[in-house]
Amino acid sequence: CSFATSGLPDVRERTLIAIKPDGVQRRLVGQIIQRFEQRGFKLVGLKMLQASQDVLSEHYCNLRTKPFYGSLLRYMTSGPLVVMVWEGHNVVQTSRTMVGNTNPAEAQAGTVRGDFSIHVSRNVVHASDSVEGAKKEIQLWFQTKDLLDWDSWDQTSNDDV
Ligand code: IDP
Repeated sequence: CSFATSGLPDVRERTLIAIKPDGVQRRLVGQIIQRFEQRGFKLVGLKMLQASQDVLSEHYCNLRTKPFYGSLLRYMTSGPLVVMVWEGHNVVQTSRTMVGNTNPAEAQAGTVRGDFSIHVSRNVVHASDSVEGAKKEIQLWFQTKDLLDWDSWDQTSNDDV
């Protein structure tokens, strides 16, 4: 893996969540965003895009030797993704819990994968698996200027709004 985190500002904990092409096709975008909003996390970046092979090969660099790597890249380039950065206390670990096991057959009901998918090769959503990994992924998918550091109104007085 060649991508690095040098020069990144030290911000509050953030994670990268991506709705994969099957999630977009199945019109699950709104429901998935709603889960992160209602849990209490703050959306600081969002875009819809067609992923390039180059970015995906960096994103999944730890899986290059896996037998499913080729089909994984075909899946991830089969349609647009919705890529997001969410911020909040313990967001990396909590998001992994909300997303559920990689294999939907083992994902608990109530998780995104446990509620919306049945096969590991069409598991709807990506979530960073560590704080360090999240920093790398956010830098890979977003430019710093496209992440918005906005204040919640519930943390300011009415006079400030
Ligand atoms: P994660 O997405 O839960 O972090 P990883 O092991 O990093 O899981 O795998 C990345 C993605 O590769 C999975 O989300 C899934 O789309 C795909 N994948 C993982 N294992 C398999 C497999 O055995 N067959 C097909 N696709 C797989």
